[in-house]
Amino acid sequence: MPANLTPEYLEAERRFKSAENTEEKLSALEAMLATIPRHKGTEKMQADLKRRLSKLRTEQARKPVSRAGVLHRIEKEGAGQVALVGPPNSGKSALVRQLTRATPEVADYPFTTRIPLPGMMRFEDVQVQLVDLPPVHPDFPESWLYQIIRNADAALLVVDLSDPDLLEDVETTLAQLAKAKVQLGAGELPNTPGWLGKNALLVANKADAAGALDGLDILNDLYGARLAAVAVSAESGQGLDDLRHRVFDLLEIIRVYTKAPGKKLEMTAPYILKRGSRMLDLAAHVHHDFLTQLKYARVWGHGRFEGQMVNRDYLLADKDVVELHR
Ligand SMILES: Nc1nc2c(ncn2[C@@H]2O[C@H](COP(=O)(O)OP(=O)(O)OP(=O)(O)O)[C@@H](O)[C@H]2O)c(=O)[nH]1
Ligand SMILES: [Mg+2]
Repeated sequence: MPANLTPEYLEAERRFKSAENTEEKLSALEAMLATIPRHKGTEKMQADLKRRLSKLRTEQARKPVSRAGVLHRIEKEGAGQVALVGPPNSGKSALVRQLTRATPEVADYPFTTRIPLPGMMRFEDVQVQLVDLPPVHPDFPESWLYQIIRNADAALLVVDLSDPDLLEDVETTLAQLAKAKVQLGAGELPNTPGWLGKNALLVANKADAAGALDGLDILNDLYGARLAAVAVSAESGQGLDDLRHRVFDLLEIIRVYTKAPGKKLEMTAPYILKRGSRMLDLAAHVHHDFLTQLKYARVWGHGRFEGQMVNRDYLLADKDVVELHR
């Protein structure tokens, strides 16, 4: 394939082809545009995608407000978008309050959150977008909720360790997601079209509550093979630093710093790339001219590289420092 399309792009394209309404088409097109490799070979495709997007947006703006009411959508920002998914009252909003500067309403009754609210969570030198969502529950059947979850880069399944109905709640949530053909965590997908697997963590919240750790053991026994669990408390702050780290890992991204030849490294904002990216992928991000002109690069990092010369196939690692030479 000359354009080197990524699996993410192809998945978005599949979604576009099976989209049943404008909202789904828009979301798929946006994902296609966000994931299309940016280089000369795809310039025409990029332009074409932009044209289709703006046409659809105009069409949608002209439409009267749909019967189903308002549709919500959250533009991606930062190094990745992570959706907070879970039964009512599990502490999704409390976690977003603790981890970001956003201030969603937190209350001791279910269905407090009615619309999505994003906030930026810092982990070291990257910002990850968390999206607080209404609960995943049969009583909140809005299709946009599932569109947001499908479109996110990863999900946190937030559950309440202090809730006597913990296991039932997890099952209800997973079943409701299954209706939208979303599967969280590892594991084979059902063999019917439209299914989407999503990297996810099981966030066992309210670990401060009495007897909470019994619930954690049971969750690990039942779901451990599919979903790694992290015990946290939005109230006491327990486990939140670990959670930031695990969320970063979940996104499967790496940070690469570039420096100009002969200059000292200034730790500016890193380039964010997918895990598995090669030197040429970085070069394409930095400037499309490098795609044809890159001769070699030098790498510092991990105690293994002290300015070694590497070629365009070098597999980049998190925190590599790179000098590009043409
Ligand atoms: N003890 C304890 N209570 C918590 C914790 N996190 C949240 N809560 C409480 O749990 C209740 C629900 O919290 P929310 O953050 O509103 O829950 P939610 O998942 O956003 O709920 P919905 O928006 O209805 O889906 C509130 O009374 C919180 O104060 C925690 O870590 N420990
Ligand atoms: Mg909430």
